[in-house]
Amino acid sequence: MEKSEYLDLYRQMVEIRILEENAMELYQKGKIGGFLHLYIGQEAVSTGLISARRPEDNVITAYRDHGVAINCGLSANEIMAELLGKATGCSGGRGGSMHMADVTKNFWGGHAVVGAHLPLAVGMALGDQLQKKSGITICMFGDGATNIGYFHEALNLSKVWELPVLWVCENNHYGMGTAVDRASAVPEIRQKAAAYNMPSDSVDGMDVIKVREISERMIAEVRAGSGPQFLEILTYRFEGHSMGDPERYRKKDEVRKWKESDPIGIYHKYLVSEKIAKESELSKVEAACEQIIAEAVQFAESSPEPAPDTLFDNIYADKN
Ligand SMILES: Cc1ncc(C[n+]2csc(CCOP(=O)(O)OP(=O)(O)O)c2C)c(N)n1
Ligand SMILES: [Mg+2]
Repeated sequence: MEKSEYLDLYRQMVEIRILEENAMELYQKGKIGGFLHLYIGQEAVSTGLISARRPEDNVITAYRDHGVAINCGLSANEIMAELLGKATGCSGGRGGSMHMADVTKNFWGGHAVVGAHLPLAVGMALGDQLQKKSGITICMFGDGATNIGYFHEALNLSKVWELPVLWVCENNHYGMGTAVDRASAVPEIRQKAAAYNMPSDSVDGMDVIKVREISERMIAEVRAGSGPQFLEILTYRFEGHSMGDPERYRKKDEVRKWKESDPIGIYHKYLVSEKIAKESELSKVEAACEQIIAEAVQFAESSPEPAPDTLFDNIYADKN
């Protein structure tokens, strides 16, 4: 990678972190409604993964989607405005936190129903296969989603049809308040891929470079016609499942230990110790991100609400 690319990965991770720290505050002030699921602690997962995609590759994910949106090239302005339900948001202020999307960037959302987007990924990959396009589909989901019927139907069909899909499980060790080994008969989730005769691998999701390298390899293999593959990325969410989670299901000490492996801190140290960037350069990136997010908050707060006469736009039902 070029130095600028290393620095851009750092910029993306820091931008996600600062965006979400601000979102947390805005939520507490009552400016963001509905649910807010933070990605803090998991930034290296989507940053490493999506940096390995080509623009024609589809990306689809669940509701923990703010980071994925940044990685897919959405601006902090349109993400923040979406969080505040403003007309200038990427989904016109109608989707909110769980429904970030921009199909012009092949980012297909942001889905709230656990596991429901996996069959959609099968459809997207089938479309690319039938049209002989070079794009692959990258489908991200949580550990909890792998216990749902959709997961098994989608993996099975993707293998029967040898579709160009990379299934990516973000194993953050919990689905809401339930630890993986309490809900899944197979705690090493990648083993589930074997049931569908699919190659699989796993990687440390706190290390963006490791995620990037394995993603590059697997995406290239899927593009070259290997059929679907499965990647388990081991990570941890530093905050609660969503805002207002009392977190009675895990010990403070466990959270503290994981925070010692902060993916941004690990990458910062790597860049400096490998002499890829100087401390002063990284500080500049951090300051620029602070500025981008301060402007995004300003933009979102001063943006208009969706107009009442657009209430029935973008729905299937006949308004008459
Ligand atoms: C079909 C369905 N069942 C239950 C829920 C409630 N729910 C929301 S998030 C969640 C946990 C999912 O955990 P995981 O897939 O590990 O994702 P994470 O939150 O850890 O990113 C559940 C059960 C839902 N949204 N959809
Ligand atoms: Mg989980």
